[in-house]
Amino acid sequence: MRAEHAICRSIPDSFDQAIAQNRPASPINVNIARQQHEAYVHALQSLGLQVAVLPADPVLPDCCFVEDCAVCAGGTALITRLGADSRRGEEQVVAQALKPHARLEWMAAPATLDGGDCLRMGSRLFVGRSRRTNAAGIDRLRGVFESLGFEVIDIPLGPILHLKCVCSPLDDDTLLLAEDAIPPELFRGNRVVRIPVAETHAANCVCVNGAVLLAARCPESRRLLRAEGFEVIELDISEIHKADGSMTCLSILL
Ligand code: CIR
Repeated sequence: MRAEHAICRSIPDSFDQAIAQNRPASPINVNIARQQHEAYVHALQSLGLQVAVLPADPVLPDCCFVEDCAVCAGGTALITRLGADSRRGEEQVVAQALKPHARLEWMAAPATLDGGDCLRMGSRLFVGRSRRTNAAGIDRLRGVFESLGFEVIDIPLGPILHLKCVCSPLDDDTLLLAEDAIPPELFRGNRVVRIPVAETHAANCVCVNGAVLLAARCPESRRLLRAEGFEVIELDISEIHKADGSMTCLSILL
């Protein structure tokens, strides 16, 4: 996809308290996480994006994961009601930052949805039914985006945290998908590039302005993406990964 703007949010001092499905082998080093986040912002800037970096809020340890706060398509931003209680409130400053770029829609209880569960390819909007995104959240997503011409397709996820933990769009028609995560048939009508199970965390990548931001140390994924014609920018996000974060969750692209 092409984008001109990105919204990111700094890593708070409390980042070592961010939610993690599995306790990391060693505690999160917040300073290294900050350096990795800065490298991510620089990579976006190097691709011509104007990046707004919102200030962190130490009361919200997961606040750098801005992707989860909104679903943006067709000039509209649906501000989400986050699936994890401790993350509610993150969406407020993100909504303010989105105001100049999009018409805002909101989501009310009992609906919950995390933006990481939404993946758009052209006019198809896939949404994961996860522990964070419930049926009411998906109904609200449908209500907002179907009237704008998008087809909303829901996908059951089981134990996977977010849909985009295992796949991400490369263009309006092509998807990068980790083997053995979810059945590729769910994306019938789209082209699927598969990467090996051992590199599953590389399936979450940011493809923008002809380049791909890819997790470091994933040689087969790098080879496949280069063969697809992309410039590949490898980023070490090991400390962010300890809090179950990856490439797409650190930005909203517009
Ligand atoms: C969480 O559990 O909500 C955060 N620690 C990680 C969120 C990552 N978001 C994403 O992949 N879209």
